[in-house]
Amino acid sequence: MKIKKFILRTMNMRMKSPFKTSFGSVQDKLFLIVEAYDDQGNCGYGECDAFEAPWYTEETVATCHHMLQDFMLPTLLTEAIHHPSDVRELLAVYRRNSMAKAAVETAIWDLYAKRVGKPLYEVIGGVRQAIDVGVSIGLQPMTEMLYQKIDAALGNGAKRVKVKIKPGNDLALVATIRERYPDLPLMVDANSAYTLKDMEHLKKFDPYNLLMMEQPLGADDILDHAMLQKQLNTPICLDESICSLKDAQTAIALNACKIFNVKIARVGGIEEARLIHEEASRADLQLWGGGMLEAGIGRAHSVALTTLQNFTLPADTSGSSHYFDEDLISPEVVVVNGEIHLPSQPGIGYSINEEAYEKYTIKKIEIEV
Ligand code: OSB
Ligand code: MG
Repeated sequence: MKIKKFILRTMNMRMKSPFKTSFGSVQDKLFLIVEAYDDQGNCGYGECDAFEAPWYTEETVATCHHMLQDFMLPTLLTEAIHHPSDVRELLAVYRRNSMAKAAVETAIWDLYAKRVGKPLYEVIGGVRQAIDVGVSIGLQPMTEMLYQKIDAALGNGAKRVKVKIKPGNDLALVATIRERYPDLPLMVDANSAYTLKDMEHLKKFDPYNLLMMEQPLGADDILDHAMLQKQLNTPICLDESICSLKDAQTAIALNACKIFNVKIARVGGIEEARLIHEEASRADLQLWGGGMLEAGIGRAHSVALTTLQNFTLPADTSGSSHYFDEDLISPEVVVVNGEIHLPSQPGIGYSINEEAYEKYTIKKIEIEV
């Protein structure tokens, strides 16, 4: 397969309401889309999940644009790509920059699946036609608003609820939720807001029967997470700490956690995510599909990944309408009774909603051989 041309779009979509975490708040979602064209007129789509500021990982929309335009896309135009799983090796000459890599790698997976006329989830080895999903609820200014969001999620069949926590807005919050929803499958995500100095405080979450505590400590603190997990009954789930197969191997060897949140963007593509899935399966770690407030294209890739065998816990991928008034894809991703059904069309399985796609495009460049 030879890539003839890439189009790199910059998009801007306003979210229904700001999403607030321990590291900051997002409402105007700026992101990139990669379109990969072959010589038969097929087009594959990939979404770049970096945020405008480097608070989740070190990448930003601008660094990804630079990496894609000046390095990655030109490299992939000069190489023959036999299979999408080759892209990981071809881009390994460029250090890190996982979100930029994932944006183009996922576009090439979609293109390949369309060429062979199969749904992407089948091409990557998925084993189920529907995935279980929950929701992730950002920090709320008032508890009443949190209850409203939890009630709405449960009304839609959400299989579990994740709430963001940060120092000063954590234990009391969990206690309040537990009192009102004693049996709710509940988890918390700290986005690296604590350190080992908070060990005694973090132990106090144990009585609340949480499914897991996601990324309590620093992104680079796999060792610290191992020390914390020894002291906690609550399973730790790593998100920010796992950026590659190597990180996954380190975390497994150190018993740093019991669960991984897997995001294609954070680990640099579908192939790296599959390798992490294999490694985790051998070690009996449970997995689930994370989210990055994506629009439809990113969401579709993430839903496809979640069909792999060991993605046994509910994913963060909520439906398109959870964050946006309209989506770039048609039909939109919908959640029915807490499940997303995989589309059966080739590739990501969703079409582009051309009107919305053009409306939200704020910049477009073409890169050809
Ligand atoms: O930590 O999982 C996270 C959103 C942005 C950045 C990081 C995270 C999140 C979420 C929401 O928790 C996931 C989603 O619903 O897309
Ligand atoms: Mg997280």
